[in-house]
Amino acid sequence: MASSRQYSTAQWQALDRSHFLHPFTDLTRLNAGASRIITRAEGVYLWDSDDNRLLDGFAGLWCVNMGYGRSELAVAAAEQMQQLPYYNSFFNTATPPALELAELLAEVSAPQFNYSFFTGSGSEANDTIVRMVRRFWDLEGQPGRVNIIARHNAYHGSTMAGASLGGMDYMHKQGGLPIPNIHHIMQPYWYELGGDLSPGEFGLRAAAELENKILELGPDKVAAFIGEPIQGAGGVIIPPASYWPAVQAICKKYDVLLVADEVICGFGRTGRWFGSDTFGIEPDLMAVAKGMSSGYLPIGAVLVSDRVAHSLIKKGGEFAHGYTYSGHPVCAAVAAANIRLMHREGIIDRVANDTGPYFQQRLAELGEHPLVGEARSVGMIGALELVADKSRRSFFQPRGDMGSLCRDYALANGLILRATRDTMLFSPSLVMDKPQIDEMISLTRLSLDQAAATKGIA
Ligand code: PXG
Repeated sequence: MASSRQYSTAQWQALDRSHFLHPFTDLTRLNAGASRIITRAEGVYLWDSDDNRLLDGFAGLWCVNMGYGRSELAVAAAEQMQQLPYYNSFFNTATPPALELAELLAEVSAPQFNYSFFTGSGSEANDTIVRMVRRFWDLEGQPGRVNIIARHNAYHGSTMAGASLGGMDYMHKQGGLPIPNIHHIMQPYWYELGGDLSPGEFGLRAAAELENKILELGPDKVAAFIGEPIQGAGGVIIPPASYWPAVQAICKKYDVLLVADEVICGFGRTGRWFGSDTFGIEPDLMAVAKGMSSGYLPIGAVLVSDRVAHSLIKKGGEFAHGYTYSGHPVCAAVAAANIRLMHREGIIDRVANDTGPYFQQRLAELGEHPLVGEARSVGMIGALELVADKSRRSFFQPRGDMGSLCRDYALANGLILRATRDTMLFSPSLVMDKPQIDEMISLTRLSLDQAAATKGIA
């Protein structure tokens, strides 16, 4: 049963101000204002407590890949809750849903992946990866390999290790991060950082920073490199085509483990099962979460290649790591049902060959708008760079106000988008159909027009 309280919006908001601390929110400003209360959802639409309908251009938080209201997932949860709501996978024990999910993940991922380590979230998956890669090198007789290289403006979660791997300075400032032995290199963000280089040249330049950092630290001191195939929270930064092959070659050359953070890119977002498939990356480890269960229940995993898993299994004894909810049977049952649903509806093929290309084409049309400096997209993920005079890097000062303005107009127009700085981000449910894509694009255009008019830009 859902909440049965018949509260007014004002009553919910009062409860919020009194008792609820929001993640990643300006708490001072929210406490002086009011939160939005979302009460129900269906397909790609949400409704708030005043019964306003909102088109969700963001799939919740990059996660509701199969859309809201999927009874298959609700039934899977209810049945599993009744049969076995919880048991752990410590003490030589397992449950059928976790085993089935591990098998499904091995089937949909690249051939080197046959093992999963389950977590409750993407952050926990990345924390697991930090410990696992160090453990691996210890077992391989190279205990000096403790350093992990990540990128500026990456997002890898909010736990101590996740936030440390991430390259968000404003997060590092709160809480004395990063933890030791984590290093950050340049991100492959051509639009802002590419200067006069072509995208191809810049991709190689950004990859070369990895080699420089490995040489600076000493190759026998580097455990792993981690990157999102496409940086999500950082602004849907799609690397030039030259980037990942070069990174892959550098990791191979120095035997540095390659970790793909697939928390956003996984499960169809880029038109393949994983972003690594789209970009030709052959990782040793992948972090997954979000779309694995379409966000219906919290679950994440580390997909572990045979090379790493066999070392843990054959040489390792106990890996002293795990969570109460590792392989939670209800979460696993829902994730397994979600993957089966993705198969049944042919959603990957649809994103690759039908709705994805349509979304990309429609988003590209917004590239003509006076506010838009660049429109970029892959599969069902995209971004618009808002700039002052359409020339590259003519960023607004201060950065961020235009993005917030446009996002607020979108919301008032009934469309949920996310802004990072002045970059508008799109990550709709993969089930969004063409008329709904049209609706998203026209509401975006209207919001861009309103934002431009407010700032006197024609
Ligand atoms: N890796 C990536 C690539 C992510 O996007 C995480 C790890 C962490 O997952 P959990 O499940 O621990 O949140 C994420 C999460 C935003 C935003 O503002 C993005 C995320 C989380 C919160 C906000 O875009 N991504």
